[in-house]
Amino acid sequence: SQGAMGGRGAFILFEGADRCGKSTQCKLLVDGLNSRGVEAELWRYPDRTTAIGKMIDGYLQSQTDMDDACVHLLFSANRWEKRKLMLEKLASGVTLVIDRYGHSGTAFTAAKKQPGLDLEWCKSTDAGLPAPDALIYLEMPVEETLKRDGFGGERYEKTEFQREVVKNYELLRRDAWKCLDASRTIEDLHADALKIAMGAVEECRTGKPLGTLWE
Ligand code: NYM
Ligand code: MG
Repeated sequence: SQGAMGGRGAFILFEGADRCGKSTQCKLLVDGLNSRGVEAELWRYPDRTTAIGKMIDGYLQSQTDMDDACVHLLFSANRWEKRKLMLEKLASGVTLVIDRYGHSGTAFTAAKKQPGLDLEWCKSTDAGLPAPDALIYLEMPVEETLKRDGFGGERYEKTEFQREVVKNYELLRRDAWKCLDASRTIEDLHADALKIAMGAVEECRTGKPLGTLWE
């Protein structure tokens, strides 16, 4: 079935370092879209509910150890395993608001600075996945995220590591990214995100083709 107004749904992606407010904005955006008659769903990566996702969850909670390349491949596989459903949802007119994607995958693994795991290698495992129609990057200095409520206890939630993650996002950054200052109020950010998302929804409804990474 096609969406009520015809055409495909949009893929709206939120990216940014840990604790920049992505999850809050994703929830608000889905509600905002739904209340404007746009059928939208909230997805997140890693999707910890699948068999692969459970392995990733154990790693992030330091219950298990894993080779750095191996866990990178699992994060990537966790996106590939949901590709078919993603394509079906979008084709049926559903807009997907997604909390993290391959950009997190590359920014975080490359932050480990392991030989061989450079940006290009990290990107390569996601090449060919559906590309976002709009990427909203929540920008905030690591010092500011710390002031908010500190990091949790998961792997990677360390100040120095997050600094490297932010540097990698800067290297991945494209002109098409919508960069928002994450230190603004929740309401201000939501207003901008909603405007960006409604624009993308309209473009997709009227025929914008879905791209692939890493265009
Ligand atoms: N993360 C997330 C990665 O290292 N690679 C990936 O491909 C993805 C999608 O997992 N610190 C990291 C970023 C986060 C952690 O994400 C868990 P979240 O959004 O806190 O559940
Ligand atoms: Mg987290």
